[in-house]
Amino acid sequence: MRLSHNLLLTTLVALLALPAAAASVSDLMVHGAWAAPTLPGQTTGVAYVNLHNAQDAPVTLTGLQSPEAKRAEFHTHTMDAHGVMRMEKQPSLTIPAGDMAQMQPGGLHIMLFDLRAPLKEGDTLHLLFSDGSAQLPVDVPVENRRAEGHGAHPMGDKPGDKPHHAH
Ligand SMILES: [Cu+2]
Repeated sequence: MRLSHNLLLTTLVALLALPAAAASVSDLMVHGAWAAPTLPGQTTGVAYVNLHNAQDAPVTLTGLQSPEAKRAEFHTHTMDAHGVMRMEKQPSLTIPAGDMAQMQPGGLHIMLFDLRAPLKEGDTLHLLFSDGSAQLPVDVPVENRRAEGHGAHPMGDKPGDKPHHAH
């Protein structure tokens, strides 16, 4: 009895001491990345990247950088008390095991501030995602997918710009 009890305890301790299954940002799969061209005078850009986590542990993205912009952030859209859609910075982005972070106009997106040059159709934007220990570089083609709709991102460069509703 005493022996099996000790064995059980030893097993439990061994299980608890195991490190959590390691999932890395570098093993995420990237689908359908694109960035919108900027309008004349516009210094903010927007990009969309679908990140699929096929690993058996969640991945939390804590860093986002681009050599083409001074600052890059994850943004979500939320509805405020007056029914107006507003963007909100998300300091980190967690992708559960087996799940996908889907980005699209009006939803989760990547926002680039102080672009060093305008984004033109055919350009390639470079993003670098980080989970604190590993990094994932992603090439994002600049594509004019909004030719039919409004090209401007809800957060305009002019302070008077009103945010508009979801696309
Ligand atoms: Cu935004």
